[in-house]
Amino acid sequence: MARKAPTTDIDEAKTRVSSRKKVAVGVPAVVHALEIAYDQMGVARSAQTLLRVNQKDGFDCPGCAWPEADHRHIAEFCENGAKAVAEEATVRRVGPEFFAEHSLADLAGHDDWWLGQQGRLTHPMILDEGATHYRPISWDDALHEIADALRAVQPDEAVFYTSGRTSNEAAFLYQLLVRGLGTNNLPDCSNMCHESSGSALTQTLGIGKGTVSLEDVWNADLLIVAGQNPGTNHPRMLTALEKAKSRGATVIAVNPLPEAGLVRFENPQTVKGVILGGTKIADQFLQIRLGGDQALFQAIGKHLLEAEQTRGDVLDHEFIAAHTSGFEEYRQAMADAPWSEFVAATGLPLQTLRRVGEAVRTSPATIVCWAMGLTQHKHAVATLRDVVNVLLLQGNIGRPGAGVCPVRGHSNVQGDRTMGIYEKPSESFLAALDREFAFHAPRAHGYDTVEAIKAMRDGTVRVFMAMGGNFVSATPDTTVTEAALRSTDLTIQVSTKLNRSHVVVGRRAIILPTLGRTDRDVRGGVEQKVTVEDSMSAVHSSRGRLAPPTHDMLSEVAILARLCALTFDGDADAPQADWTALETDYARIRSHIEAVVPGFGGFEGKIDKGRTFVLPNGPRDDRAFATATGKAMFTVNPLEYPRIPRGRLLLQTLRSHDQYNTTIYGKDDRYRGIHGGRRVVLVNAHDIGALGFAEGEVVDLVSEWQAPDGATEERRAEEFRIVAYDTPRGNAAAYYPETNVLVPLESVADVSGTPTSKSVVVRLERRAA
Ligand SMILES: Nc1nc2c(c(=O)[nH]1)N[C@H]1C(S)=C(S)[C@@H](COP(=O)(O)OP(=O)(O)OC[C@H]3O[C@@H](n4cnc5c(=O)[nH]c(N)nc54)[C@H](O)[C@@H]3O)O[C@H]1N2
Ligand SMILES: Nc1nc2c(c(=O)[nH]1)N[C@H]1C(S)=C(S)[C@@H](COP(=O)(O)OP(=O)(O)OC[C@H]3O[C@@H](n4cnc5c(=O)[nH]c(N)nc54)[C@H](O)[C@@H]3O)O[C@H]1N2
Ligand SMILES: [Mo]
Repeated sequence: MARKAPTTDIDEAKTRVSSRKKVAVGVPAVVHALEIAYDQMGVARSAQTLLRVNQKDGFDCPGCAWPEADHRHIAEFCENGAKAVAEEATVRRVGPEFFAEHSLADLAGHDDWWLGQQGRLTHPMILDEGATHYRPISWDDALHEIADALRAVQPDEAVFYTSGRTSNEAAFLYQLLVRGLGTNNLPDCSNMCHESSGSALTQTLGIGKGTVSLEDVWNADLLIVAGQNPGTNHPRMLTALEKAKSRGATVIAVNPLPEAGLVRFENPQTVKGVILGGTKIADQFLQIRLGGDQALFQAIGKHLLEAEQTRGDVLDHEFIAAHTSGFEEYRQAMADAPWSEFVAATGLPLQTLRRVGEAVRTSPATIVCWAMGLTQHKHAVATLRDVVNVLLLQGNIGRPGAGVCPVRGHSNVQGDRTMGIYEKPSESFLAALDREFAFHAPRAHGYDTVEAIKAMRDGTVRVFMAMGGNFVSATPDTTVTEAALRSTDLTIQVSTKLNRSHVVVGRRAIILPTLGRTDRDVRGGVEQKVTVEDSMSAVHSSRGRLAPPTHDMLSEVAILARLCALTFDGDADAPQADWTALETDYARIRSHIEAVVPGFGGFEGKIDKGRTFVLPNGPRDDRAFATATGKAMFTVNPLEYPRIPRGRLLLQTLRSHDQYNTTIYGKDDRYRGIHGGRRVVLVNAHDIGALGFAEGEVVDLVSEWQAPDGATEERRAEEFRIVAYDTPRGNAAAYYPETNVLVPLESVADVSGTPTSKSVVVRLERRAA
């Protein structure tokens, strides 16, 4: 039997701390995943659902974007994939009675865990101006309200957010709706996630995506995994790393924290994993200081260049001459860079930097994998350009077992971008859209996530719509962002589960419930499928099998097709299409995609019978680089790293093992030894004493930010328990979203605009007795 939703919030006083785990996954992980699944779904539904994850006739795991191998295990999912599935396939329901029982103020008083645990949304709901409760509204009325509101404002006075679970088909219709309305205001979760990767890779390699396949990972000789916690966030990646290691690969983990899984991994799908104690994944663990990665990669580059001078056999001169630009400037810049700065920035001894340099020098094929630890810093784009520099020196792009591997987060965040969810679309994309739909798409760039918040704050945006996600909890500067959203006329959330963005709203608010990946989607009497793109540019279909929470629920596609019809029908200047036909036959949307987006020729046939196809990728396929110079670009990036003021700590905000972004599955971070609570701050034991505190003490975290006008701004997050943890001195860690209140809206990465969620200067403050 599934259990009822919780009635109380997390009791932080019950937080317990145990020793850190050195081993990831294995049998305890399976047990924990099944506990959560049984809680949400009961035993029979759990079995029925979990066996369909990532199978050729099943649905794409709504967890992460790590690709599936072509030969799949029966259970091709992981502990955290199972939790993601259970959250969606839960039998708990949030319907009209729930909203009648709980006022907005009551809901707002609960924590994110409580909100998310209540169950699936089932009915369209509206909050009238001044009302204390949401009330039910019919689908027709809700969609008319939205269409009217969108037509009543200037195009740029509306903002349209996307989270990365939205299918290709829905994303394509969404961007068409938005551009048909006349704006490119399409911020997405990517702006807070891998935007820095996209910015760096587009400039230097001519494509904003990774250049490796799963086979490349298996066949690499050296894999550097930097700024990523795969044991929690991409557990299936560990299987790939294990396979690479069994073929002789070396893995170097670069992280301020010794994350479980990087250190040792037990594969629950093999006997060896269960019985023999697993594989040691990382051959070297570099405990780097927060934000020290640019220095690390410059150090590797400098080492390779110096070795070339003495040995003459290190660089791939042919590749450099034929396929790159800017080598001489980069060589000179590295010759001038002092080793002492690299040591200071990374906190790693010179001989360690040399040793990594040697590992790279002697590797015939190297891949660098990364995630949020590299992208969410002020100098993230510069850091990633320096990653590219290192790979270019040895021709490690566009050949087997080598390349860049940004490991994406949301299961279709990459596909959404391919479908045009982007505030700065290319002219070629817009021109193709114009041709296909006989209209003129707007050319002016729109707002990204941070710019959208500023525009709401400043009163220039009146309507906010979100296709999934939890905008108010995921974004920085919670106090500012909440006020910004509250100042709008209307907020619209298309969602599967209740979250804070349903309770921090504009003067009026509408919730549209929708189908998720696990739900059967029948339109026009026919079972529909959707498609997604994984982290390695492979596209495949996904089809849910469970009966949806209610019989009249609309899919994201259906909601968008109806909004397009309501907004565009009869308007000769608007996009022209048969919207009703699109709603009842998603293949017709795919045929529009085929006409607009390069690489989708023969789309329908390529995804038939569970088949997967890989999108074209110039660097990987042909060593073709669509950059400003027509070549892969070496770049010169002045070294940056965070300086931590005396008596302060640099805080990174990260995920616990029991959460999916703002969705809190449970109260434990098992691998890090935190149980029953989330308001903890992990600090080096020596810093705790040096700052005059004691382990277990409860403190406020106060962020200190030098505003551009020179003033010091303070932001406060209350009541965090100090936990002594193995992190470099001066560095601390705490969970997001609780700490988003500390991240200043102005503090973003250069070029990409990504909030600097891994680099917040804080002081600990004793609470008044
Ligand atoms: N179960 C689960 N799976 C998920 C998610 C989830 O919340 N839960 N989220 C999904 C999403 S959207 C994303 S983007 C990914 C996120 O996947 P990750 O990027 O792995 O997520 P974070 O928890 O932010 O972890 C950041 C890691 O980088 C390290 N780090 C922080 N700063 C630095 C630094 O300056 N240098 C280096 N070298 N390391 C650093 C941290 O110690 C931590 O190990 O996971 C996806 N998958
Ligand atoms: N401080 C700090 N802030 C961060 C980060 C960090 O590391 N530190 N990480 C950033 C990153 S990497 C990301 S990606 C963002 C995440 O930002 P978001 O993507 O906005 O947040 P999620 O928590 O993934 O969104 C969860 C909600 O999505 C809805 N949902 C789930 N599945 C579906 C679906 O299929 N359809 C629809 N319509 N709705 C669905 C549910 O209602 C659920 O409550 O947060 C960012 N914010
Ligand atoms: Mo993400």
